[in-house]
Amino acid sequence: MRLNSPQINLITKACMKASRSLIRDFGEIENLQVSTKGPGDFVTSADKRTEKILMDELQRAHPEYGIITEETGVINKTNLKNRWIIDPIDGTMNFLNGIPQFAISIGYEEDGEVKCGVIFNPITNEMFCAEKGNGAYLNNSRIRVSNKKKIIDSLLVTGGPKGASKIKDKIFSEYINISNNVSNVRKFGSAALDMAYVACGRFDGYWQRELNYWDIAAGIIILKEAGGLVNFFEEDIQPSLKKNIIATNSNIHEELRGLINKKDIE
Ligand code: 2AM
Ligand code: CA
Repeated sequence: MRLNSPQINLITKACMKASRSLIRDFGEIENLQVSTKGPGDFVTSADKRTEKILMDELQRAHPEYGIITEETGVINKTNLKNRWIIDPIDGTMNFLNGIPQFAISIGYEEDGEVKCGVIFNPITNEMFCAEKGNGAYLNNSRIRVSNKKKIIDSLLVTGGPKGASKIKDKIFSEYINISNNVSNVRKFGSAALDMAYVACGRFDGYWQRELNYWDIAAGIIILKEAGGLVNFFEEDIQPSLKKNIIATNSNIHEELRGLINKKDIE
């Protein structure tokens, strides 16, 4: 692999370390599934355990860097120059149900721009990573987005709406509108892996509302470096870490934007 920034090396090392206990925890899920208590609490602690290993590794190298994580929140608030954006388990519902479609997702941001990122599914052993200007990789192979030209021939992926969403009807009607204009749509349950799969050409595009920044920070740079296009819409109605995203192979981007029931787009 030709990625060699100190940050990408740190992230991949932290991911490999955290994945050992995450794989063990995932192995436990099957037993808990049939227990009366269920795996709920266990998953929360697996999330926290994974996050702690990741944070310890990254903080040891750079105690001064800011961190945004799903479980702990924001650390070193004043450092806006260098930040790690961490989702210890993206695809928690899959993890909870023993479905091996989840990933550790870590992005590194400099001056507000994601510079490198890693999305690692420890069960399938697929590591997607990218660094600005140096391309995107799946394990040791360079990846590129698909070459699909028309949205009507495209396979898209999406997620949501989440249980507490107040705009479920809007999301469902958008889903109907888009499905009627594409070859097919999948819903896999991990935003990070959805984006990584667009980056390596398995899907042609992805859209989703009401995401958190940590779900997609690493995906942004991986997809861009694989030749894809990412943008956000209706930013104005969202708190700053909330995101509505469109991410595609670039060819179908305008067509997908046109199908989104948007008020306003960047
Ligand atoms: P999570 O698994 O880390 O919660 C599922 O559609 C995707 O959306 C997952 O990547 C999931 O991340 C993300 N997501 C973000 N906020 C969510 C929420 N409140 N409920 C469910 N999924 C959410
Ligand atoms: Ca997530």
